[in-house]
Order: sequence, then C-alpha cells, then structure tokens
Amino acid sequence: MRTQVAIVGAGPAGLMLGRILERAGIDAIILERRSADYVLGRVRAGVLEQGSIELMDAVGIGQRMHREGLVHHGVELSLDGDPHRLDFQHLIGRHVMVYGQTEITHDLMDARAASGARTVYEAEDVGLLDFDGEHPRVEYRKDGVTHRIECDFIAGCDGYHGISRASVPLGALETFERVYPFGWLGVLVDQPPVAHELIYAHHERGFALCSMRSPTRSRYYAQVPAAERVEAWSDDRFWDELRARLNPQTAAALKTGASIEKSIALLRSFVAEPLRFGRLFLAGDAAHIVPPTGAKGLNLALSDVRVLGAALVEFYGERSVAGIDAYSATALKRIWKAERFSWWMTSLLHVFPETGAFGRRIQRAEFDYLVGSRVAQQSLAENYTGLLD
Ligand code: FAS
Ligand code: PHB
Repeated sequence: MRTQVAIVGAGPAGLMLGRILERAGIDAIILERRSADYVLGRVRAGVLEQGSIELMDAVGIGQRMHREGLVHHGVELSLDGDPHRLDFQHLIGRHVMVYGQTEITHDLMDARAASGARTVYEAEDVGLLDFDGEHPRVEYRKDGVTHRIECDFIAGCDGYHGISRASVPLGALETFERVYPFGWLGVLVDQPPVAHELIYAHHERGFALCSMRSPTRSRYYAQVPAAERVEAWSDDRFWDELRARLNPQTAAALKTGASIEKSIALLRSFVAEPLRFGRLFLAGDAAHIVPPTGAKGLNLALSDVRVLGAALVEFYGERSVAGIDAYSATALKRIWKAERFSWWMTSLLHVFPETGAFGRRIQRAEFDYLVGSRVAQQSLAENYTGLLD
C-alpha cells in the first residue's frame, strides 16, 4: 500500500491534518489504535480559540459548530469568592467558542467518512520505519495481518503516550517538563450550566472550574491531589466540595445531578524539541502537553497541524521544502507561548501547599494587579482567545 502522508492517530490533530491534506488533493492514510467510538467517548476540551473557529470554517466543517457552539465574550475569575469578569470583546475585540472536542472529532470523522479518505481504526502495533531516509514506511497489524505502507512523510499525531515520539532515537530529542502535584477531577452532568460563561475559581481549598458543553450539559472540575483516586469521590462529595470553592451566590445556583462521566486528569507541562526527524513530524499532544487551565491543549494541536498542513501543501504544490524545514521552529514559537500562559494561569489559580503563606500572598497580589490593570486584563484576554502567531 502507498500514500503520500501516513498519519498516526485519529484525535483532533490527526483528523484535522487529514482534512487539510485531503482538501489540497494530497493522499493520506490515518492509522488509529482505538475504535472510532472509543475516540469519541473521550471527554476532553471544551473551548475553541478564535483561530480554531476560523480553521474549522477554512476546512469547510464549521456549520454545526456555528449552529450548536456557544460564543463566549468573557470569563469570570474569582479568588476566595471575589469575582471579576473579563470582557474579551471589550478588552481586545475577540471571543471564544464553547464547542466540545468530542463534537469537533465527530465533525472531522463524518467529513472524512463522506470523502472516502482512508482511516484504519483498531490498527495494532503501529511501527514507524526508515523515517530518517527518503523512503519512510509504517507497519501495523489488523485482524492478525501485518500491513506495510510506503509513504513520503509520517505525521505523528498519536498523543502523549503514542509510538511516534517514542520512535525517535534517544539523544535526538530534548524534553522539557514540569509535573504539578495535583490533578483535575472532572464531572459531566446533564444539568444547565451554573452561569452563562466559564468561572475559574481559586479557593484556599483548591481550584474549581465551572464550564459547559451546551445549555443543558455542564462540565465541572475540582483540583485534587495527584494521588487521588476517582473511586473516592461520590457525586455528593464532589458537589459539596465544588460548592465550598465557589462564591455563595454561585454555589446556591448550582444545579447538580448524577454524573455521566467522572475522571481525574493529572496536570503537566511538557515540550519535546525538535518536532521533525527526517521525514517524521510530531504534532499535538505527541509533541507537547499543557495543563488545561488555559484551555490551550486542543487549540495548540489544531494550530500545529495548520502549520504542518500548509507546509506539506507547499511541498507537494510547489516542490518547496521551505515550509517543512521551518515547521519545527514555527510551531515551537507558538507552543512555548501557550506553555507560558497555561503555566501562568495554573500558578495563579491553584493551591500549591509547598509555596505556603508567601505563595498565597503572591497569588493575591497577582490577582489584585490583574483586577486593577486594563493592560494586564488585555494580556490575559489576548492569550486566552488565542495569540495570532
Ligand atoms: P489525542 O491524544 O487527542 O489523540 C491521539 C490519538 O492517537 C488517540 O486517538 C490515540 O488513541 C491514538 N494513538 C495513540 N497511540 C497510538 C498508536 N501507537 N497507534 C495509533 N494510534 C495511536 N485540552 C483543552 O484544551 N482543554 C481541556 O479541558 C482538556 N482536557 C483534557 C483532559 C484529559 C483527560 C486529557 C488527556 C487531555 C485534555 N486536554 C484538554 C488536552 C486534549 O484536548 C489534547 O490537547 C488533545 O486531545 C490533543 O489532540 P491530539 O494531539 O490529536 O492527541
Ligand atoms: C472544559 O470545558 O472542559 C474546559 C474549559 C476550559 C478550560 C479547561 C477545560 O480551561
């Protein structure tokens, strides 16, 4: 079997890259370890930067997003019950869209199925070969049969635990990491959101986030210690803890119910450099991880493949290697700015026991400065709605 680009992973990065290439007439096969239903069953991101909204439109799959997505012009930040709304539209004239990652994945999968482009689900033991030469190959097993794909390029879009980054020879990669001493316990519930915009709350008991998926489905998070087990959290215990971290009016308005999903995601900041090894490119969570506090993970994955897709289109269209040669440096500039913002939001809003009373006073001062400075608010708004480069 032969293709121009072999894509490993059918998450948002792999599927979006496939869509970009397909619209340029470039043949790509996507190999996904799991079933399509399994991929769709993951509950992850919820907020799209303006650049991601524009990318969805640019690849012709933004219709349902505009119908069902929720445009948000601001968020509320609160520190120990002291709420403050940041009005993105007023501050910098930009907005975000609440539209779940599951929905984006659905839209991309539907578009790919409609076009007949090839995706192999439940592809086992994917192996990346000879990507340091001119003729890379990918092998995988399906229903007990081993298949080989000859290709020009391999796009490693297989997430943090994927095979792509793991296939890079030791020493060819430099990694940068910060692991946080806590995670997010997330709950999905079919109840109307407690507020019409997101609420990021810092409380001495821990961070809490009130988000949503639709006017009838809400997503809530609470900071928990990294060693915490989800089995230790009944719904009632979660709702009591969430209320304790919100200001009294919001807590009183909270509509609770039986969780339809409950899980703990650990928080880390991670970047691998560079993002290219011969004919192998890394994109999305395969290359980097951000704590979800800044709502950047999904958006960064989409911006990576927007750059990589344009570079591959330029290569095949103009036989120019300028874009693919520049991909790693171009993507890393934006990645590190998103890492910085996500680290800053996490540092501001979470409780870090090890930093003690001094650390909490610094957080209070940071929040008071933010609340009192339009320029500081514009900086947060610019980063949250998505930097332009
Ligand atoms: P993904 O991990 O989404 O997709 C990689 C795909 O590759 C998967 O389908 C996987 O099955 C497949 N794969 C892995 N190994 C393979 C192999 N060997 N062979 C073939 N396929 C393989 N981001 C936000 O912005 N906001 C959030 O609230 C948020 N919450 C998150 C919660 C959790 C629990 C996690 C894990 C992440 C969260 N993220 C969030 C980040 C998340 O949205 C990612 O940034 C996003 O999924 C990145 O997309 P991909 O790079 O496509 O990676
Ligand atoms: C979510 O809705 O899942 C969500 C929203 C904003 C974040 C993180 C997660 O910063």
